[in-house]
Amino acid sequence: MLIEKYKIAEHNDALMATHRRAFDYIAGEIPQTTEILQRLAAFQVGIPSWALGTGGTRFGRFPGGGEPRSLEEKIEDVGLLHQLNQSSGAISLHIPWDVPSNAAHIKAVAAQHGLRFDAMNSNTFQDQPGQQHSYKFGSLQHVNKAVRKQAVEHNIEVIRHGVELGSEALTVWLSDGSCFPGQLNFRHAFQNTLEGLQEIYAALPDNWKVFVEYKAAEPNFYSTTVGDWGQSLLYANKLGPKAYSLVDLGHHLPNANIEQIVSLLLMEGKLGGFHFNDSKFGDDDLTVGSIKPYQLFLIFNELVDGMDARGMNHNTDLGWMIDASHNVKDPLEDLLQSVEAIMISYAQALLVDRKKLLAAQQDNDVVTAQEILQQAFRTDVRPLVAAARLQAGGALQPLALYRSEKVRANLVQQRGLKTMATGL
Ligand code: AOS
Ligand code: ZN
Ligand code: ZN
Ligand code: ZN
Repeated sequence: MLIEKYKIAEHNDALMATHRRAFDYIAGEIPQTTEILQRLAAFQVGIPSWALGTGGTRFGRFPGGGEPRSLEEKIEDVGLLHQLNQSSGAISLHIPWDVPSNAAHIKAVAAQHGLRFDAMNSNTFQDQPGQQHSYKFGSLQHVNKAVRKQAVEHNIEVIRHGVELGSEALTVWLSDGSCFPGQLNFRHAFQNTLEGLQEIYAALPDNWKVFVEYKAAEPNFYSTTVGDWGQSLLYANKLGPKAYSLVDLGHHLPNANIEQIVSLLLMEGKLGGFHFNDSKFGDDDLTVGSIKPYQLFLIFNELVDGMDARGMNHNTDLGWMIDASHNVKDPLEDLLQSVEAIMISYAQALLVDRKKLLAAQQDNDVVTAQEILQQAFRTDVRPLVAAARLQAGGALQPLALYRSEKVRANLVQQRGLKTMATGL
């Protein structure tokens, strides 16, 4: 369900004069506009297949209709987002929710939309129909070797699917842990998990990475076997050069300084990827930038600083993915908002005067340091983000065009009202 090109052109033409005025103003204020536009245009965010349908909670789910019924339709939805914002050029799949029946065909559908396959996600947090062993008491940590073996084999299967599609990374998120003191021997759980990860690591193709995602709590509420960045880094270091930590913004204990974690993981060369979202309480998976936009900016500030220090490519050297899911918004509108929030924070981070910031730090000039950061954060960079989108062939206001084109209503007509995207 793509929007016809002339509609995008009409939309842009109608907004052009206003956009020009706003753009010229900001371009006059900052010296490095051309470079920023290039960087913004190159920056692509991976969309998770499971965010294309209404998420819901354990209390219920209120489907909105028109949700993708197949992997092809999920790819089409991401293709539509990418058409609108030109910044959603990748999709992150989840196995078994997205098992491709015909990989060559799926690859071709993605290519038609200009999409690549970002990290593949395995699932050992649910039991699937017909599965021999249950993950009720964990997967890679499990006391029974047969359960661990089943989980390892599943991950290797996920790598195989990813290879067929041209993905180059595996994200392992484990729900392993315990709900009550005494339930688990922490050392045994760690060692079992490490052994399993080592077997999975051994199955990675040369050009692949594995991302070890950590999470403080949920569904286990006493201990989590990959519970924080220390544990994730421990696994990644023990596994080897192809293993990295993955930071999901919602996976920290309250008030954790995520930007500092990001800085140190980058410094160690062990930051592999991101799951962007926002939260008030825990793993809320809310729209990126909806609750703590300053935190998001501070994270991007560390990302730009740390990646530049290591000579990394901003777009290709980390896996930038969204991980969101909720009950009350049209998922596609939500994703447009999330990608926009990411682009805004990235653009603001590119504005930071790093020489001046370093000088202020060396002088212990705390006030100036804060001024420099907040000067960037308080700059309205939306015209820059829109200009980059425009240059790439996208829409000046993706959300407005999505609404005026009545995309959701058309999807409902096409796919029906009672649709159920596979997944959580
Ligand atoms: C779970 O809390 C993690 O954030 C996972 O990354 C993700 O939500 C899951 O793999 C989706 O199935
Ligand atoms: Zn996640
Ligand atoms: Zn999560
Ligand atoms: Zn989350």
